[in-house]
Amino acid sequence: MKRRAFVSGVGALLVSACSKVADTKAGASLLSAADGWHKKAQRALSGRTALAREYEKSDISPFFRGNGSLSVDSDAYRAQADKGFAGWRLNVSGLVKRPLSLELDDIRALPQRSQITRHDCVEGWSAIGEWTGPQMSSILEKSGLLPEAQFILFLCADTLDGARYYESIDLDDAMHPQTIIAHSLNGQPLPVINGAPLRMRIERQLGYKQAKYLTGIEAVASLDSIAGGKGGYWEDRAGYQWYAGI
Ligand SMILES: Nc1nc2c(c(=O)[nH]1)N[C@H]1C(S)=C(S)[C@@H](COP(=O)(O)O)O[C@H]1N2
Ligand SMILES: [Mo]
Repeated sequence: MKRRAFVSGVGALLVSACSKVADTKAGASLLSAADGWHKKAQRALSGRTALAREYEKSDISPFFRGNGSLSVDSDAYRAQADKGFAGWRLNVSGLVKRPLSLELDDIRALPQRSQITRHDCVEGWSAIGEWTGPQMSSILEKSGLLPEAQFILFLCADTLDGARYYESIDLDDAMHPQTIIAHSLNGQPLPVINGAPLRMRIERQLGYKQAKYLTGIEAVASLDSIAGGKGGYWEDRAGYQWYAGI
């Protein structure tokens, strides 16, 4: 993993030390055992509400490449795409007071945030784009959360190598001002390659956390019983860290 290129200062020392430990099998379980510590250390260094850097319009990359799934291989998705995703729904479920089923128009009607940020993929590339959508906090305000809720799961429409893509974050990141459900990139509806019609932007974390083709968000008390139990597609498969702070 080329994560090291994207971190700086004290955080870089910490993360690169951890990446080395994670290179061995014993180290990987050591690292997950220490996950709580690691998360707290990251937070202490960056501050819980620190903002990711935002850029100028002139910094926007001419092309924002797609990575991982570049579409959803289903007739249902193609039919949705043909009608501009007019029937797409985002379901808000799990440990919420009021489950929601939002249409794109509902999502566009919420207060909007635009942010020009840099996306860093562990495969060794970055791109700067302007993302627009409502803050996750405003959606969670509508649904309410039950006291047992600890994590927010992101459910995606695509499968990669036969398994459904998914991701998750904790409530600190869910309530962070730069955590938005984006429907637009550079002022246009999201291109299919970048996750149309909805994708997450969690700006203090790496590329694989930015779930595309979003169909649902679910509040849960624990990640243990979900898929491989590590909180995300790449976390389950390749030992990527669940807290992918930058
Ligand atoms: N649903 C879904 N989300 C995903 C992926 C994916 O394959 N499927 N790939 C992830 C990875 S590794 C990266 S770097 C970014 C790529 O976003 P982009 O396609 O807009 O460049 O999406 C992330 N979110
Ligand atoms: Mo990535």
